Amino acid sequence: MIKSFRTEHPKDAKLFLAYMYVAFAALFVGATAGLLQTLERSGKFSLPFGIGYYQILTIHGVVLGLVLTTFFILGFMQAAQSKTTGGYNGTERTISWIGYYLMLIGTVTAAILILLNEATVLFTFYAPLQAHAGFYIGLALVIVGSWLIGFVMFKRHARFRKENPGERTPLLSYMGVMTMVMWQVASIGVAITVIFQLIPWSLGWVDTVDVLVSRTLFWYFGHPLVYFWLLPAYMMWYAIVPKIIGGKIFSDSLARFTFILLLLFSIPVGFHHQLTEPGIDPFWKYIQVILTMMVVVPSMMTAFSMFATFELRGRELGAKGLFGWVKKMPWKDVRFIAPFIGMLFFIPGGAGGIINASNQMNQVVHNTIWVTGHFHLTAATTVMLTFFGMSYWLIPTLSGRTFTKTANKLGLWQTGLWTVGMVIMSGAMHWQGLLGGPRRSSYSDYAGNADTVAWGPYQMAQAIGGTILFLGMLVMIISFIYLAFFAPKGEEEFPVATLSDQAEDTPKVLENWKLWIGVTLALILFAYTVPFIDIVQNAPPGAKGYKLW
Ligand code: HAS
Repeated sequence: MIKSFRTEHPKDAKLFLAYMYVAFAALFVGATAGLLQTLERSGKFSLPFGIGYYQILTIHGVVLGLVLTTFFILGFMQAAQSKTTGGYNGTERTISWIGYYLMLIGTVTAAILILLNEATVLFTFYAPLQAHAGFYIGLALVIVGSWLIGFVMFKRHARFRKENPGERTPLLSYMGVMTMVMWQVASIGVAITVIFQLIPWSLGWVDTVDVLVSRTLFWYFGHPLVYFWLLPAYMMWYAIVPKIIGGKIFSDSLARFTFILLLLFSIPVGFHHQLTEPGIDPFWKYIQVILTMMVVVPSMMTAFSMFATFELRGRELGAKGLFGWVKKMPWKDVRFIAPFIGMLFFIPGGAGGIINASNQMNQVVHNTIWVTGHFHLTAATTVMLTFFGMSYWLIPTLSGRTFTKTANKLGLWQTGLWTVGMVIMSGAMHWQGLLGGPRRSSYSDYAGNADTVAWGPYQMAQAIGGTILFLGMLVMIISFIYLAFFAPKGEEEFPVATLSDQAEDTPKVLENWKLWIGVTLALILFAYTVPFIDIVQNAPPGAKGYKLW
């Protein structure tokens, strides 16, 4: 008989549901800010009560890019680990609760300061833009909280290995641990700039800040940050989608190897966000561009693996030919179609990433709204639609309720609205960006200027797309509230796929953590040591801070 996660591990279920409450509250606040932005940029609407455009933009970026993602991801990954390893013990749960509260206190502190217009520094909080010290302290708390949760996940994985010697570790637990290793190693960079540069500077203990050092430390973290968003979506694609379509995991080894490659290559590549910045030797930019192209490989492997999974299942159901499987997929099941559309969007999203990473083409698109279009395809669609698709079973299995036909219908509407809204909004952003339209620019700042008039139709299209997306967000919030509090009580399965009988055994070396972490550190040292020494030795005089409000 199927048991829900809530029945199997009630204390764990309450814990992980707490993460989801914060995530969905963040979705509401952040997406509302997004709507206001697109309306402001259309030129047809002015923000009320003296609220500034950049303040709203900061709320949008921080709340969606940092808060929603982190809470959803940590809640989901811990749930997946607890489910597949046999549950957390009291100590693990207590540490996770401490991490949760640290992150919550940090988030609320940062949010209050943004609302007070004391931290209008955008989600990248680049120096010399300066925020109130409380904003940085809040961020530091979020990072420390997430580290504690990472340690819980390492501990639970190690406990499984100890209790089950010689057995292959559960794939979802392995993937979660790999994601957290990447997160811990990468977030050291942002922690250093926040603690040693930005907090002392914002408190007035030092007068100036070295901008290039802080940007470099930020981007050392910034690219793995986007993979921190992507990897949990890959967990769903590799280990859960096969179960939803009635199939099996194509290859455990390939899935694990993909995650290893993502760990190795997602960190030493931050310079691809700094290709236009002076002060970094072009040779090292070139090296990091090559490493960026390497990080594309595991995503190609993922595409291959997904096609294999769909084709194997299709053939099992009698499909013939290369694309015969298309007819056999459960198109009316939102738990499948939402992540599937996420995959489809990743084809242009990934191609856009390769364009961004190619040095010469980066000169065309850098700092244009093309980049905003790129991350709305990748983060806001590929990742978010996968997370939405996940919610339709994750929320009820955590809340002890059931996924009903009504929830499925709502989900199909939600997915449809999101898809249409994003095609219009992100399409217009890409186009405007190719023509040179700047990112992060408000209408009121440029009103009357000839450029603003020229961008009018594109910004209007973005406002239309943004409005449709806002409706999609409202439907998602309604579904969440329904599944968390009102759907009929019952047993909803936490779907986890099993491995195909034809898959080869998983080589033990894939679980050799010392080896993979060692190679990761070596690659980071190789890509960063010389250029970082250069940056520090040849630093220009530090910059004073300035404020956007
Ligand atoms: Fe990016 C900027 C390069 C992926 C997010 N990126 C950003 C920013 C964000 C972001 C937020 O090199 C802006 C930061 C800011 O504020 O300044 N990005 C890349 C590259 C990849 C990439 C090379 N990005 C992502 C992902 C993100 C994300 C994923 C979020 C989740 N990005 C850049 C660069 C910049 C940048 C530069 C800086 C630009 C600038 O100048 O400022 C790659 O990882 C992409 C590899 C992906 C693929 C696609 C594989 C396809 C799959 C789907 C298969 C489909 C199936 C269904 C199975 C090669 C896996 C098929 C069914 C059918 C029926 C056909």
